[in-house]
Amino acid sequence: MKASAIANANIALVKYWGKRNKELILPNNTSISMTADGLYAHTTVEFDKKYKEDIFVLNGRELREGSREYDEYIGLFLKVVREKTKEEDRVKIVSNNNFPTAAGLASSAAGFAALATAFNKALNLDLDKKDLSILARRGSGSATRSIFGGFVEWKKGEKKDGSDSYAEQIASLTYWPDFRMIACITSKKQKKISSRAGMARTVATSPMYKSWLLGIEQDIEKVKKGILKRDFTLVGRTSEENCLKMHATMITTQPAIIYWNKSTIETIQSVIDWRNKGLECYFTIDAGPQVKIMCLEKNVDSIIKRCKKLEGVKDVIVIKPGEGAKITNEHLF
Ligand code: 2P0
Repeated sequence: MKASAIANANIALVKYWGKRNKELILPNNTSISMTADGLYAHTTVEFDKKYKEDIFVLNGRELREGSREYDEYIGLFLKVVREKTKEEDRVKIVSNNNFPTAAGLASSAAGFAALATAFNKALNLDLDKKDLSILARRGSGSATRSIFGGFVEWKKGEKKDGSDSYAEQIASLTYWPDFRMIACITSKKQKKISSRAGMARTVATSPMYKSWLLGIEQDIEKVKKGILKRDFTLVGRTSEENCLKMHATMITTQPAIIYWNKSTIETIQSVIDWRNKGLECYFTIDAGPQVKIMCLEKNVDSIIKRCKKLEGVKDVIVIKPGEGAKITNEHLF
C-alpha cells in the first residue's frame, strides 16, 4: 500500500485558462505543453490502518484539514480517489518539489501527476496512461499533461462526464531534442491569486474571454503542426501570441489580474529586442511572474549570458523536453 512516483512539471505552449465544469475540472479549451525535464515533484503515499487521519506534508510543511490549501486541493482529490476506489484506510502523503511552489512554475501539475501515479500503484488501480491523465486532471487541470513526456495535448473533450478530456502525446522527448525553455525567475514569492481562482474570475468577468476561445483551435493546429515539423519559428511565434492573448483576458478581468512584475516586463522587452537583432527566441508566461524563453539549443549560452545581465532576474533554469510521470522505488518515508 506504499508507492512513490516522480513527475515533471510542464510548460504550456497553448494555455489552459478557464473551466466549463469546476468539480470535474473540465477545461473550456484544448491546450498543448512541453513536459519540463528536471522540474519535478517526488511523492510517496502510504495507505494504512495505523494512520488515524490523512497526513499531507508538502516540502517539509504539514498541511492540515481545515486549511484552505488542504481543503481546496488535496482534500478534494482524496474525496475523488475514495469515491472511485472505496478505499477506507487513511493515507500519509509526503511530497517535495525541487522548484519554487506556486510561483508560476506549474507545481500543481507536477504534484498531482506524481500523486495520481503513486495512488495508481499503491491502490492497484491498474489505470493506463489515458485514464491516469483523467485521474490527475481531478487534482489539477495542468497535471493531466504531466503524465506524458515530450510534447503533449490535453483534449478539452465534449462529454459531460469528462471521459473524453484527457492527454495524449504529440511527440516524444527525443523527437525534438534541441528545443529549450530558459526559465527566468523574477520572484520566488507565492503568488497572490491562484490559477484556480484567477481563471474562474476571468471566465466570469473578462470581456475578452470569448475571443480567447475563438482563437484557440487555430493556435492548437499551428503549434501541433510546428512540433511535428520541428518548425521553431511557427511554434515560438504562435506560443508567444497565445500567451499574450491569455494575459489580455487576465488583465481585463474585474478586478484585474496582473501576474507580471517590472522584471517580467524588462525580460519580455529584451526577448523582443534580441529577436529583432537576429537571435531567434520567444517568450511565454504562465500565472506568475516568471518568463520562459523558448529557443534552440545552439542559442542557449548566448541567451543565458544576456538573461544574467538583467537586473531583476534572480535565477536562470534551462529546461529540456522531459519524461512523463513514473514510479520510483525511492520512498520519502
Ligand atoms: C497552463 N495554467 O496551461 C495554464 C497557463 C496557468 C496559466 O494550467 O484549477 O493550476 O488546478 O485546474 O492546473 C494553471 O492551472 O488550475 C494552468 P486547476 P491549474 O499551464
